[in-house]
Parts: sequence; structure tokens; C-alpha cells
Amino acid sequence: MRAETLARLLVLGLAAAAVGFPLAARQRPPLLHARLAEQGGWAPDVLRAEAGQPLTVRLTSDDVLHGFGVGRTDFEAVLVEPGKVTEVTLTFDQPGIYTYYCTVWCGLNHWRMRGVIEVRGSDVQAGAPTPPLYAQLGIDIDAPHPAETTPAERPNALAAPVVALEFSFDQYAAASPAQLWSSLGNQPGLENLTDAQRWDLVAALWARQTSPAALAEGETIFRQDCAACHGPQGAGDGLYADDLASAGQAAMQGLAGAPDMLMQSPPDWQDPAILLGASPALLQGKLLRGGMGTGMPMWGAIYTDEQLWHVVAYLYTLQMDYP
Ligand SMILES: [Cu+2]
Repeated sequence: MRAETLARLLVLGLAAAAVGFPLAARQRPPLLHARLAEQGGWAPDVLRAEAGQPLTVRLTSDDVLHGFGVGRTDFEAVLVEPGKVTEVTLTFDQPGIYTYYCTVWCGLNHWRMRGVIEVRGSDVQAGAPTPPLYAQLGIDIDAPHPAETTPAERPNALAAPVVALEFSFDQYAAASPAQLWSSLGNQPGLENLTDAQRWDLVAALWARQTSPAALAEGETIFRQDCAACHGPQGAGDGLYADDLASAGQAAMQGLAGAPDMLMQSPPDWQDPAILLGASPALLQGKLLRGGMGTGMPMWGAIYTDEQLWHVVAYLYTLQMDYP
């Protein structure tokens, strides 16, 4: 008798579970609210997923038009409109932490609209992450680094003398154009070049490290994410540049409670001393990590290393002409 009761309970339990599972499966996917950063940003700001399993998210905006993009993936960003629900499905091959962010300039603190998707997986390959290049090279990316010498005329790769010169990516990344210009003066066989020819040679060596397609992608990213503060020509006079120093500071204090962090106006890259004094590793480091406390976002969570190098290559075209 006792055994029979137990069996009945077991059957009942199984039946409940059978009813319960389809109910769970029919649960609607999470609704992700987009709000201006001042209103709290994404809610929720953490999502969880399993590697290889689709994650469906419904998106809506509580205020203005926003966008939803996921960094370091091929996912194509979608618009998030007020009063409308957009459903997207994401699948992550690799476990890790992925950043989702707003892709529409919705205000000064637009780039603060970020959240993360924690993707779990069984085959987590544990290993120490490689430090970024600027850290490996010991470059202090927060220190000023003006060029000691600047060209009298804009360097032009097409006008460069033809010389057989080994020039690796590592050499490119580690030295600023001004440093390379100085060291070229000591190279045997190059003693007779004029200052201008040496600058043209620097431009030619820089051009070797990129391609028209890479430059185009770098420019697209610059226009989309950098120009609003840095200005369309990188002069530090973007739409939000003034706000960064004043209103931005107040907004930041309100948001993060970090009054010691001061927003700064972006540098003027139309000044050759500033841009030609910066090495690619330094600029890439700034992009990767952001300018701590300056208002410059951290783009490492959004763009791949390759894309960041494309932006760096594009930046130098503000001071040098590539073919
Ligand atoms: Cu937004």
C-alpha cells in the first residue's frame, strides 16, 4: 500500500513536471528597455546566455530612438523605437562577456548606454589574456607626447623616394611618425634625403601598414563614433566637445558619483605636433581602454583589435597623405 502511494505521488510529480516544462518554454523572451543614460540606460543591463544556444531578446525604448548593437560580433545593429517591440535572436559560438550598446547618438552620454551578455560555455579556455601592445611596450598613454619635430609641409606617400627598407608592423606600432622620422636620419643610405623627403618616406611606410578597404572602415567608425566629440576633421571641435568640459562633467558626477573625474576637450589632431607625436600603439591603447576620466569611452569592448588598428591608420590621414 505504502509503495503504491509513493508510485502515485511519483506519477503526479511527473505529470506536473510535464505540464510545467512546456509552460516554461512558452515564456516570452526578456524585454530589454532602452533609456537615455541619464534615465538609467539599458534595463536590465546584464543578460545571460549559453554558448551555442540562441538568445532571443525583445527590445523597446522608453524615451527616444536608440539602437542595439553587440560588440565584437557580426550581429547587425537594429533600431530600438519608442512604443515598438523589436525581437532579435543572438547566438554566441564562444563563451565570454559581450557588450551591448546603443548605436544611435541619443545625447551626450549616448556611449554610456552599455550592458553585458554573460555567455557561459563548457569549453572555457582558461589562459592569461595577452596585455595590450601599449602595456607591453610600457607606453604611458595618459602622458602628453608632442612631436619634437614637425614637417614644414604635409607628408605625402606618393612623393616619397623609392628605397628598399624593411619595416615591420612591430616597428610601425612602437614609434610615432616623428620618432621614425628622426631615426631614419641615422639610416645608412638615407643621409642625403631632405627633411621633406624623409617625411614623405614616413608617410609611405605608414601607408604600407594599411589598405584602402581598411582605411574606409576606419573612417566609417570614426564618423560614427568619434566625430561627435573629436570633430569631423579631428580638430577636437565636435558637436559635443564643449559640452564634454562643462555639462558632461555635471552629468558624469550625477551618473557615476565620481567628482574627481573631469571630462576634457578632445585633442586637436590638426596640430601636427600632437598627432605625429603619437605612436600607433598609443592611439590604439587609447581606443582600447578609453581616456580614463576624460569622457573618452572604452572601445575595446565594442570593436575588434583589427577594427581599432583601422581607425588608427585612418587617424594619421588627418596629417599625412596616403595613396
Ligand atoms: Cu541611445
